[in-house]
Amino acid sequence: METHLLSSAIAEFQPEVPVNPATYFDENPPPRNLEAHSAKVREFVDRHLSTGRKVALVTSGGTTVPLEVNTVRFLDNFSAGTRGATSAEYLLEQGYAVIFMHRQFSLQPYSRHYSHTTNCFLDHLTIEGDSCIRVGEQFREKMRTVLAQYQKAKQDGTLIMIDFVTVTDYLFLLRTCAKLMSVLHENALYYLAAAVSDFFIPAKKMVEHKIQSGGGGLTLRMDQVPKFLKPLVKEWTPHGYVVSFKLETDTTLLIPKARQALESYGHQLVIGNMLNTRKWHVMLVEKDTEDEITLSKEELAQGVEIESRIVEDLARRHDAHITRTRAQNSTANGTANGATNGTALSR
Ligand code: 9Z3
Repeated sequence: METHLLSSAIAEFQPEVPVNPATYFDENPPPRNLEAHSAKVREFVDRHLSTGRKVALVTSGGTTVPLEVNTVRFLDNFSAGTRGATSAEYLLEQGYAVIFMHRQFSLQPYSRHYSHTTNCFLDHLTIEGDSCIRVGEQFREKMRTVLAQYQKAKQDGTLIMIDFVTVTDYLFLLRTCAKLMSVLHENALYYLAAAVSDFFIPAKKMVEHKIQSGGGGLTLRMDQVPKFLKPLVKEWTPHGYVVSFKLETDTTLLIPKARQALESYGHQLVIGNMLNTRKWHVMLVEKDTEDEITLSKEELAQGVEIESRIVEDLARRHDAHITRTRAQNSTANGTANGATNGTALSR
């Protein structure tokens, strides 16, 4: 996401120095919980490799950029994780198993209906006697539906959640998940909706202690975060279906930037959205095509969520990718079933 957090009066750009994603991981510390998250994801992937389900990695929410090692201050962005949390629910509905990789304390599938919102669930409840809490009649149907879907995902073992805070946590986790998911080959979907910072302060350039005030204004020099989509597509998980999001505020940049990303990284789809219209309008950009999804005023008033349309469309594109990949593999290998990893993948 190309956020120019500083006003143009003080934002100053250095000539673009390519940052090597490989050295990034040597020069910046991994998150403390990486091993635990990795074990959780490995178990989930292995289980769904044997069930043959399609597996989606959904990234969601913003990443922070700490200014100090002992972090008192950090830069952040606006994303609450609505797109990711909502999409995860529709992906589960479409039969996917979902790894929900989200910014700590951002919105999560199902609980999102009652958190971070003016729609506080406590206002839906009344106390009756000593042992009973009742949901108000007007809220019951919706709460029952959401609860039933949540419990189904838990019972079926189709949803796990892992969290990140900083942009470095995010990149380590993304690499770990992508490598673990690579055994799923074309059955893996990457839905990269997190709002990832473009700039950061590398560990070796970061001050240890809280930056002190009293010496006038503060000037920050930030490095560019490496373009991680390229290694993701080329090295970490070469057969998956990769969808990235592109956020802009200047309409004229949306399609050119989406096309540029497809050309640079070689992935399958960019979903372009504008900050102010993202809840009802998105563009789906592929190498040779451009489609749009727009919700009408009536649909919005009825509570239709644009993610339901995005995911429906995406599941079709992903299925076409699976069919295409298997056909290519079976031609290349001269095999009858076209499975790429020796495991019969069914849906
Ligand atoms: C998006 O564009 C997401 O749709 C939003 C969702 C962040 C707008 P909310 O959380 O917002 O529902 O309020 N994500 C941007 C993804 C991003 O940063 N992409 C990078 C880029 O464009 C590379 S993958 O360079």
